[in-house]
Amino acid sequence: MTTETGGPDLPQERRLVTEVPGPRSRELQERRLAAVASGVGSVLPVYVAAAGGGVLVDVDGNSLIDLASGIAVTSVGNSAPEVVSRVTEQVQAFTHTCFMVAPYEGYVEVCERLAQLTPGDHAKKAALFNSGAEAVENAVKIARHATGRTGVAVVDHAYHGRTNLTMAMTAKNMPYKDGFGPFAGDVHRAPMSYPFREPVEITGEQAAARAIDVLEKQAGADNLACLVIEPVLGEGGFVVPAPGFLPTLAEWCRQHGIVFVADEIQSGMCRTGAWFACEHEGVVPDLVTVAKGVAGGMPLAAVVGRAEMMDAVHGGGLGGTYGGNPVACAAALGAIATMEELDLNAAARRIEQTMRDRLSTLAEKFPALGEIRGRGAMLAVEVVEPGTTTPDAATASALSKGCHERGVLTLTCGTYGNVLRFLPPLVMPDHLLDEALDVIEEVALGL
Ligand code: PLZ
Repeated sequence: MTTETGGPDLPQERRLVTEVPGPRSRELQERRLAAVASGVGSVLPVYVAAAGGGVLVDVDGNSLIDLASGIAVTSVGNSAPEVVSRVTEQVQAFTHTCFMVAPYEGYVEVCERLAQLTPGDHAKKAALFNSGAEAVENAVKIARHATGRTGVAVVDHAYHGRTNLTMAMTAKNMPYKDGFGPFAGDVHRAPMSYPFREPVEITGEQAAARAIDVLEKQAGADNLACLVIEPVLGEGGFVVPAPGFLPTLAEWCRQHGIVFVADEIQSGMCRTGAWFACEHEGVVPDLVTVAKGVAGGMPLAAVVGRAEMMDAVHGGGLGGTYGGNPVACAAALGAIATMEELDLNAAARRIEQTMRDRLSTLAEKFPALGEIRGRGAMLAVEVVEPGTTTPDAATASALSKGCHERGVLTLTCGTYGNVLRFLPPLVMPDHLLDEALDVIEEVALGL
């Protein structure tokens, strides 16, 4: 099979030459059904040949507008030039030694850069891993050593991964947890601030007091090693907590010696128009988990945080064969350089402006859009029965399916499966973003 060249030089256009999925994709789907375990799903079985900028090109020659970024990963665009060149150079030099066996500069440099970029000017250190779930697991390990306690606090609607501990920390049963238990213990769940779904409007401080009350009564503050929270919920529905919720929780953690861990795996690395979503509320976490967007599509994850906490673990207590693989580190350095050079925080804010304006206008004509929310280029619409907060997952998936058929790759999320979310690459050209919004509007008004 030949490989097409991707990257930003691919024609930046929506182009449909077959139905979606086309005949070659359908052939590959047949092979897949015979070879790939059916527990592994795909949102749209269109097989990719190349990608870059704001498009994915499939094996039938269709060019789709990408509003997914591989779930908030290719923020710098697929095969971004700085990522490709640094990865190529690294692959030619060496592919792997294992940092625990024989170290190399790239790992150290990624840790240095993440210490600079994460909120707060205190002394920081980092450790590198492969996946988001692994970073969350390690943040908990570090918090347990730093505090000598074992309890883990999380919130309703949280998503933290698919490993045993992170399944326990994830809220939603289907599809993530069903039948996979028993789960790790000592995980305590508190109510989240979810402004659209509060029976009566409450402030962020009141929502935090409600969460704190549950944790104090049911777990006991002195038993908690950490509180792990996504500053903007990802899989849970792009929920932005009411202002004051996160700062109040962070302050309560500080008072009680609980490590405040911001899970910025989906919201971090320019996605929300800031390096980290916590910054929007001036919150300085003790530890931050980073993955996805950090390495432009190569598997890399990190825990970054207060040096004294990171150093609480005995020598040899953290690691893994591939964690901080040199190729993934080279990709991260290329991705971070691209974020800085192209000012992708500003790009995320511009995307937000365009999308909010268009989606608000659409909501006037299509009242099933109950709320438009999110931050930066992490935006979503919650789909409900008009005039109520009753979730309408069927309409959300009809919207998504309509977009797919017309060559726009969208995703859904949310506890009730009724949230249509948008995660465009931050290098999405304006004309493609406008065209994607035209398609969303056409689909919505045609339902
Ligand atoms: N924490 C906040 O968003 C991954 C999951 C997709 P991994 N989210 C996408 C799926 O259905 O598996 C995520 C996240 C937050 C942790 C994770 C886990 O990151 O790299 O998928 O392990």
